[in-house]
Formats: sequence, structure tokens, C-alpha cells
Amino acid sequence: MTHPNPHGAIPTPNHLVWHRRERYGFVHFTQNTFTDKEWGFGDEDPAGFNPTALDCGQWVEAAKAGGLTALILTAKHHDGFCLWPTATTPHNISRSPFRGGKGDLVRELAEACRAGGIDFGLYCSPWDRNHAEYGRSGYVETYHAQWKELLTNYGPLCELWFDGANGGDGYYGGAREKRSIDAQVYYHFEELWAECRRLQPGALLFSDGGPGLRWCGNESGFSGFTSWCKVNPAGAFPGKVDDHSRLPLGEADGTVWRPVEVDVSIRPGWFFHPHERPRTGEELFNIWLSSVGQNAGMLLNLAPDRRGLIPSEDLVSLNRFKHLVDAFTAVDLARGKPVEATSTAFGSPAHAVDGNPETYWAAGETSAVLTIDFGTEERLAGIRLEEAIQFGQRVEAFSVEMRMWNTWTEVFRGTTIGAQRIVKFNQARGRQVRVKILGAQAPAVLRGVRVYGG
Ligand code: FUL
Repeated sequence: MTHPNPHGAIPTPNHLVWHRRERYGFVHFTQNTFTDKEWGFGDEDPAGFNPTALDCGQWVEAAKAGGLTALILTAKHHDGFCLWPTATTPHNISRSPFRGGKGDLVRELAEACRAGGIDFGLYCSPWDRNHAEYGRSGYVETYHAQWKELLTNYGPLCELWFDGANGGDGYYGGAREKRSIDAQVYYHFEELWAECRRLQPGALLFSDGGPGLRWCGNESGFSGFTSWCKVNPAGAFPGKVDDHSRLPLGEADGTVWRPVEVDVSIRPGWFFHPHERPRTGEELFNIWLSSVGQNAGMLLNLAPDRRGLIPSEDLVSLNRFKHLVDAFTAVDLARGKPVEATSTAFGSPAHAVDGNPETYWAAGETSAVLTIDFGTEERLAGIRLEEAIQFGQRVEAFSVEMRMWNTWTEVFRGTTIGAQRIVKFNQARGRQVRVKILGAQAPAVLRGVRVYGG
């Protein structure tokens, strides 16, 4: 055997691609942008959807300015208005003045993402407050047919979003009443997801409970301090997760790999509202630390305005955000420095600091210490630890210590690591750093230890 045996649940190839994505974007844009709402009732007049200067290329540039590696568009939100000329309902973009009724926003963004070199994904709300048949079987067929159009006409999709909201009342073709469904059975998700997998084999499927990615359980921008990529799938469905605390934390004994996605908006709302202001770059950086830095993906929502453009003040925040991440991660003091480890089963400990994501150091025991020597005393801004997750997520507890003169000081104590754990230090200095694996389900396999200077 030349490499460690996998331990427990392991990621699929799609997950491994997703884990490298780290931060990517959402776009919430529809009738709500023009009506100043977050949830349209479903009776909005298509004539109201009328962006005057829409430019998806500008959205892609904004995303890239923030370092986002994909965009996921609300092709249909809860109000049922479809941003592509669907054959499934007249309540769609072809009835609006946009591009003289010839517009297809899904296509425009798909093409802009491709041209800009970022990936593209789609959100199509199960809940549809416009459709007359919502709550009955007729709508479920329509909903599956909508996905089929989206899955087959717009090229490769990286992620498919199944929202959990099912708020009850709506227009429903004029009935204007409350309709309740049981999300677990009504939408026939298993059937739909089989079709998604067949038509878009590279896409990950998101909902509160998975099956590809799970929700973090909040819309404020953080995953758990303890964050397992593993969960037990029983009792988790879109819009219905029996134990909410499992969402941010995951489960140490989880049998499936279903990592956390942190969805959070750059503005207070998901949609643009003229009176709201975007978060600052500093706030986005802190969200990055508490999401990407805590073993999750950061799905940052952008909200184009009524012109159909990302507002300039949001661009300022996105640029500042990327600058802060780039500055924080610019100098890796550990790269190529002398390393010692208390035990090794596979791979040299030097692989932890060689900057190569394919190589790793595997400890020989569940407690182990890795020591890096910078040679001179340095100012230390933070650390990034990465497990080689293709062998499973193992570490349960770790600490980071620094040596100044002859004294070792613990500067951080954490629990899980996962794909990445990023920690910012305050005013730290040291000549050596040691990472102590204090507990693990199986001997730790670390593919990366970066110590940021600054
Ligand atoms: C929620 C929805 O109700 C919000 O409108 C938004 O789309 C958010 C991302 O998910 O469940």
C-alpha cells in the first residue's frame, strides 16, 4: 500500500471540484427587483420586468472582482416568473418588454460566464406562487419540465439549487389562497434528481438537507466552529431537516459526504432594494473567515439593480474583499521550510509545506506534531490547514503553537479541519510554528499547512 486507506465517508469527484471553488456567487434578480419585494406574490405583471441597461458581462466582471469562481442565477424565484422563454408557463420573460420580448436571461448569463471563464449554476424554486396547479399533481409535472429545459438548453451547470421555502399563500392562477404541501413527498425530488444527475453529471445538488451540499442553517455567513463534511442522511429533505443543529456542525459519524454551503447576501436582502446598502469588504472578509475558513463554501449573493447592473458601491466592496483575501494570503512563510513530524506513515512531512495539493503527509498515529522552522523570527498573520480529504475527514482536535526564544505559546485551539481551516492571528510573532493533532478518528493526513506572514 502506498497511500492511506480512506476513512469513513469520502467526497465524490464532483465534491473535490467543488471544494476547490471556495467562494462563488449567487444572483437574485427578477420581478422583486422592480417591485421592491423579497417574495413576490405571483400576480406580478410581466410588463414590470424591464431592466434598461442589463449587462451580464458586468455581473461576471463584478463576480471576478470579488474572486468568485461561479454564478448561480435565480432562473425562477417563488413568484413563478421564469427568466427564460419557457414553454411550461406563459408567466415568463417573453411577455416582458425586456429585449422586445425576445430575451433569455438564463442564456445571457450562461454565455457571459463561459466568456468570462467562470462556472454557471441555476436556482429554480419548487414553490411557485403564480401557478394555478400549485399543490396538485399538474404543477409537479410543470416543475420537472422546467428543470428539464434548464438542464438541457444552457450547457454545463455546476450546481442546482433546490430552495426549501414553501410559505403557503399565493396568487395561484387567481385563487389567492393558502396551499400547503408536504415537501418530502410532493415534489418527487428523487425522480427529479435522477434526471438532474443523468443530464448534468457534473452538477452538485443543493438543498437544506442535500443530497450534494447541505445548508449551513443560517443566512448570516458562518458554518460551525466544528464543521464535519459528513452527515447521516436520514430525516433531511429540502425545506425539512428534523434536527437543525446538524446543519452547521455535520456529524462525526456521518455516513455520507455532504459538505456545507454558506449562502449569504452582499446586501441585507437577497434582491436589490434602493434603500439598502452593501456590506463592506471588511465584513465580507470576516464572512470568508467564518465560512471558507471553517470548511464550507461561501455562496455570496449579488443583487443587480433596476438597470440590470451590479451597483458601483457593491463593486467597491467586492474589490476590497478580494484585496483583503489576497493580502492576507500573499506570503506563505511555511513554503519549503524545514519540517519535522513526530510520526509518519506515508509521505514526507515536507509535503505539507510544498504547496502541491496532490501531495500530503500522513501521520502514523492519531496524535502527532508537525513543526515548521522559519529560521528567523517572523510576524504571523494566520494559518491555513488542509486535510487530504480524498481519504476522508479525520481530525477532531488540534492546536497551533508558536515559539519565541525558548517559549512555546498556544495561539489557537480548534476542533475539525476538513478541506480547509483558516485562522487569523492577532499580533503573533515566532521563529517556529507547530501544529498539534490532539485527536483524530484515524491518523491525520494533511495536504497543506500555510503560515501567512504580515
Ligand atoms: C430562501 C428564499 O426564501 C430566499 O428568497 C432566497 O432565495 C434564499 C437564498 O433562500 O429560502
